[in-house]
Amino acid sequence: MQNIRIAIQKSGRLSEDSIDLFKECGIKLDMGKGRLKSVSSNFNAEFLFLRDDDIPGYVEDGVADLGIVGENVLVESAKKVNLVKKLGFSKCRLSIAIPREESFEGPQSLQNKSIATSYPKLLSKYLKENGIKANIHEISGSVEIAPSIGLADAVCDIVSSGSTLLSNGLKEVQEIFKSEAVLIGNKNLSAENKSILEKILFRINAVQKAQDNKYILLNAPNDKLPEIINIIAGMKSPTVMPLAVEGWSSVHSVLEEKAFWEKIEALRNAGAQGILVIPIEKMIL
Ligand code: PRT
Ligand code: ZN
Repeated sequence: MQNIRIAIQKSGRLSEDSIDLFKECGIKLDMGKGRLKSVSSNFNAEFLFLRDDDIPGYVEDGVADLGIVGENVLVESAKKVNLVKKLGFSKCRLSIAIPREESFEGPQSLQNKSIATSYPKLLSKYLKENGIKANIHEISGSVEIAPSIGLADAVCDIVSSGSTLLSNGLKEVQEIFKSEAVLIGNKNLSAENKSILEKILFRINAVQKAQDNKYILLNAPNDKLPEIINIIAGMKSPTVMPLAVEGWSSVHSVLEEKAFWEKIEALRNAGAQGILVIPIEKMIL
């Protein structure tokens, strides 16, 4: 059986999380120093380690079958590939920022200004949608210094914590694109590669589900069980087992991370005691 070829970033902000994702999916890959390629020892996959900017093009051409990149790089590249799955890591935003002392009254404040960016396509789409004419200065790095050296009036750059903008005397005034790491795929995968991709997606879904959920155990007086079961419905329905003490039960269930604290409060108010919350390694529905 052939191997599916997966392109991941060689070194940078996406590398570690990309490798971890495959590891959590039980797919071994050996990323030795300076390696450009690695064949998995336990799955039909080989990995190509590349610069992130090259990944959409390689996937479009079929040199790689799959790849992981930031959605910002994918959209800017305008390559024809399938966005297979959002992966939930490397979250950031593409934003417009201006010198701190200047005011911003909406997109019209950018009329006839010059804006430095590494994302000319995404920026011009935003300007066009807002009917703004501005000069786009395309530069490949250190965008944040452009206003201070007189190269541009504003910048359009990737922001995550905001500290780069802050330390360069800039303020974020308009988010134009939200990004996270995405799995992309060639548009003409062979039947064999499609079935390998299905296996990978099944595993990624199990990993993501597990990360979004927690296993919960608690003790409850039997007369409170209907109320408590109502709060934590679980995957099908909670497991209820009698405790050695008369009139009490142990309840086991699965709880979604995002509703976590509210549910814990509701459970306590309903009379639950000895609540234990445990991470789930994999979750298959
Ligand atoms: O060498 P290669 O070309 O492969 O890597 P690269 O240097 O082009 O990319 P890399 O590794 O920096 O980023 C890869 C991807 O991570 C990006 O395409 C984004 O999708 C995502 N990502 C997430 C970020 C950030 N967070 C981020 N903070 N990419 C860049 N930054 C930079 C930003 O450009 C700015 O200089 O970090 C600075 C801002 O960070 P804060 O925290 O100060 O706001
Ligand atoms: Zn890059």
